[in-house]
Amino acid sequence: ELQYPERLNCAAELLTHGAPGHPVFRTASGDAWTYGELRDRVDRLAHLLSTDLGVVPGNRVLLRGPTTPWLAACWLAVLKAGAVAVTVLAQQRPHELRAMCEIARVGHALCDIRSVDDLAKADVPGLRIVTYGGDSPDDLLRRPAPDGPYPAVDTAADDVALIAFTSGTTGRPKGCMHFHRDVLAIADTFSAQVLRPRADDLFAGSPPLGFTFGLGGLVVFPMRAGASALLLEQAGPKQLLPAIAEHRVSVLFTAPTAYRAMLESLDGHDVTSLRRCVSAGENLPAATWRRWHERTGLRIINGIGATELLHIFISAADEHIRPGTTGLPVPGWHARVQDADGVPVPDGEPGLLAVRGPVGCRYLADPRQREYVRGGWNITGDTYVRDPDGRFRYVARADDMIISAGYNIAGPEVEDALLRHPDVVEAAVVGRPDIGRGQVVVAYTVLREGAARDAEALGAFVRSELAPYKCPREFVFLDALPRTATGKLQRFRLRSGHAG
Ligand code: 3SK
Repeated sequence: ELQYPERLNCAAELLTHGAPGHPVFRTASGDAWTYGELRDRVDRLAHLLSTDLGVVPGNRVLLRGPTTPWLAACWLAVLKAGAVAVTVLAQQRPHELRAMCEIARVGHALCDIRSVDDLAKADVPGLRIVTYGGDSPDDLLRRPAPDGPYPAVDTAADDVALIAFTSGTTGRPKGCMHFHRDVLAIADTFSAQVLRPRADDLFAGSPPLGFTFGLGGLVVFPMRAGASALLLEQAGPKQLLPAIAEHRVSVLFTAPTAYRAMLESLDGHDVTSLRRCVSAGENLPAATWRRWHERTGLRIINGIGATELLHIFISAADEHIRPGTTGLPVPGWHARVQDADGVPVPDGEPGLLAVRGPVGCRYLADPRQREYVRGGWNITGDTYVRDPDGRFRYVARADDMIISAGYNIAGPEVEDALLRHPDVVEAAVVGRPDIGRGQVVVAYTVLREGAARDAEALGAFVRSELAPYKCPREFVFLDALPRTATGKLQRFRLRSGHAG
C-alpha cells in the first residue's frame, strides 16, 4: 500500500531528489540543465505565474510545445504554484484544442512560440496565451521575475494536478483528472518496482510530454530516481538510434512500431549503452520482442498503460518476461479478466480486462465515466486472457475482434504471424463487413524496401503459421499505417477502407 502525506505537492517533491550539480535534462543540441538550475528556473516560472499572470491555485493552465526542458519546467512550475496542468500534444489542431480548452475550462496557456499558431487559431474565448522560447520582451522567459525560492503551494495529495486528454482512436476528447499523489504513485509502482532506474541512468524516448507515457517516462520517473533525461524534439526512430549512441542513453521508452523501425536500420548504430527498453502504447508482438532480443541482447519490458490510469499497470521485467504476454499486475495493482456482467472468467478464456490500483479513471464531466468504471474496476476496453501462470496476454481491443463465418479471430494474432515474415515491417489486420461471412479478414502491411508485393506468398506464409480460417482474404500494401498523434493505430480507418 502506498502512503503519502495528506498535504502533498508532487512537483515540490519531485524537485527534491537530484543533487544540485547532477544533470537532469539534456537536449540533442547540447543544452544541459542540472537539478539546481531546474529548481531555480521552476521557481522563477512559478513566481511569474502567480504574480505577472495572476494564476491562482486550482486554475487550469494549458501547456503546449515540443519536448524541451522548458516545457518540463513549465509543467513543474504550474503544479508547484498549485494550478492544474492541462497537457496537450503539439500536433493537435485548432478544433481539438478548442474542445479541450472548453472541457477543462482553461484560462491560461503557456505555449512554445513554435506551436502557437494553431492555439491562436483555436480562438478560445477568454484564453490568455503566453509564449516562451521567442525573442520578444513579452516572452515568458524574458520577463523580469523576483529571484529566490518559491514556496510550493500547500496542495492536498488528492487535489487535481493534471488533466490529460484521451480521444482514443476516435470520438470527442475526454479529460482525465489526476491527483498530486497519482503522479508519485506511477513512479513508486511501475518505475520503482519493475523498471528500477538508477541515479546514473539517462532516459530517452519517443512519446511526447503531452502524452502521459512520455510525461512519466521522460520527466517523472527520471526525477523521482534523481536520474537524467535526454529530451528530444524530434524523436522518431531515425533520430533515436544516433541519439542513443551519442549520449549513451541507458533507458529507452518507445512503442512497438519504433522498435520495428529501429530494427530496420540498426546496423552501424551503437546501442550498447541501453540497459532497459520499455514498450507500451500498443501491443508488442512476440516476433518484435524476439527480433530485438536477437539483434541487441536486450529484453524489452512490455507494458500496458492508459491515459485514464496515468501510466503502466501490467508489465514484466527480467526473469518475469514471457514474450507475447504483457506480464503481471504491477505491484500495487490488481487485474482480472471478466465477462460483460463483471463476472471473472476462468484462466485461459478471453474477456474484458479490469484493473484497479493507486490511480483511477476520473473523467472530467463526461458520462462515459460510467462505462469505464464499473463495480470499482476500471474497464480498459481491451480483451485479454489470463494464462494459468498468472500472466496477462493481449487478445485485441474489445471492439476489434473479427467474427468471420462464425469464427472469432483476434487481429493481433494474425499480425504477429505476418510480422514473422522477413519482408513485413508493419501489419494491421481488421474485419471488413461481408454479406456471406459477416466479416472477412483483411491485412494491411508495410513491406521492407524493395520487397515484392506478393499477396499469394504472404497468404501461404500465414496459412503455414495459423489455422487457415484466420488467413486474410485480402492484402493491402501501404507505405505507412494510419496512426493517431500518440502513435496508436487507427483501425477504424482501415475498417472503413480510408487508410491513405
Ligand atoms: O495509452 C497508453 O498506451 C499508455 C501507455 C503507457 C503509459 C501511459 C499510457 C497513456
